[in-house]
Amino acid sequence: MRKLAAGNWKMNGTSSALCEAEAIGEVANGARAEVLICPPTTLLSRLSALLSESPVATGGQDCHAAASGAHTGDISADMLRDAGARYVILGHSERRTDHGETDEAVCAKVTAAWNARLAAIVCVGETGEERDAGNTLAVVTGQLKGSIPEGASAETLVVAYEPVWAIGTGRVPTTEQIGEVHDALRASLAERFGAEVADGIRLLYGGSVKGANAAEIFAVSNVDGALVGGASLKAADFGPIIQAL
Ligand code: G2H
Repeated sequence: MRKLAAGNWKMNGTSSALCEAEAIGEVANGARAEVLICPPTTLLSRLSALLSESPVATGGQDCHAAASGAHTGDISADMLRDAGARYVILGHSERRTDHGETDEAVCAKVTAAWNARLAAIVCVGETGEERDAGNTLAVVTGQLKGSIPEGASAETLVVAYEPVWAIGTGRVPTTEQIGEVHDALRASLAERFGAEVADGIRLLYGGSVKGANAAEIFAVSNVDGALVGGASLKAADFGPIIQAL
């Protein structure tokens, strides 16, 4: 399976960030891993056009569950696809927290993404309190079951494990903690979709990934790439992560 280095720019970047995308495109040339940038929607069309000759794919950070209609301020999966996206991140913990997104809502968005021929990157992850209470595996496998509709495949689904307490904090779980969760996610996918499908679905780790910790994280079994926030904004930071895959 080809590993994936996915950059989640979150609500960062205006036109001046396009030169960083170009520089990331240069790093991606010849990289073993697939490289993806999910910029803010305002940059998606321009970034997709700019990177059309490079191996870098682009994606959205969210979409509405409906195909179109009276939803002021929202973006449909079809609009993302039209702007050049091939992926969309769904159920990121910042969406679950800031916008009250439930597993059910995320599941409906995944269906919308698939209908628009986008691959969904579905995020799961426990809070610090849930980990301290010993509930990590129950929480993440529950989110996984509730957020993914029937019919997932390696082409249409990527799963990202992002412990909420590690996002943007500089705190990173131990490699044992990451491995335990990724093994449980793989087993849960196998139970539902069969081992062959589950083995092809990429499982990303996300949360304070940096050049300095990337190689150690990528050596963990069942880690097939990373979803990178802050360290994906600059080619100088994202480059070493891409090259570690
Ligand atoms: C987790 C991650 C990217 P960061 O949200 O999705 O962000 O790498 O800044 O912790």
